[in-house]
Amino acid sequence: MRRFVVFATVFVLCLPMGVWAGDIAGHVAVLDKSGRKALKSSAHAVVYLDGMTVPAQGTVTMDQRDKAFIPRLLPVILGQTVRFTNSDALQHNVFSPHPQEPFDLGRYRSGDTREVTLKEVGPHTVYCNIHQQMIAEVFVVPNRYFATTDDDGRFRIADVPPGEYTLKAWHVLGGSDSQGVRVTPEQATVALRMRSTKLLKEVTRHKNKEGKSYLPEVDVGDYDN
Ligand SMILES: [Cu+2]
Repeated sequence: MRRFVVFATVFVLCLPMGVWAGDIAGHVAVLDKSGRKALKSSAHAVVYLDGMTVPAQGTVTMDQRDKAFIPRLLPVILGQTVRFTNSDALQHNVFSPHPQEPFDLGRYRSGDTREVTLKEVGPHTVYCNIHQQMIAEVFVVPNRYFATTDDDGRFRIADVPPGEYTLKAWHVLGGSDSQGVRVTPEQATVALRMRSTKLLKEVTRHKNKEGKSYLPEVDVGDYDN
């Protein structure tokens, strides 16, 4: 009988959290660097609640396949480990020139993995030192309340506890925006708008890990990293 009472109490305490949590849904408009027109796709923006640090555990994966990082934008909660897999038949490298937290995972072959755990909230650009076209963003968010946009710029963050928050958004071409949002048991709707700070070609013409231009791509079999 006593055990039953304990179970029943837990159930009642847990129930209101689910009932009272609200969703944040909205739209991010991503303009080009000129600010005059919208990008064809508003995907590859991350939207997250700022000002609440709740680290998480676990591992999220960034794959390397067909000489590309997949996905282009990988959100990771503070504390989680990023695992870089290599699904190609050739070797890849992963490095990041982040000003506070740079890393270089070396060069490794098909089927191997390397891992990194990052401490700085925000974007960490990653490249491969062998293939210039390989570009991705690992974006460290401070808690589990985040979402990425679809092609139309839509997003939804589910089950947010009621309260006042700052919602931030960041896009892989450098645009950012933020807005205050009040979450109630019902859905909060937010419209964000940002202007890119970079052209696509400014992103793709990056330097290698020595700060030099990439050589034209050659057979990498003997290319010493
Ligand atoms: Cu590569």
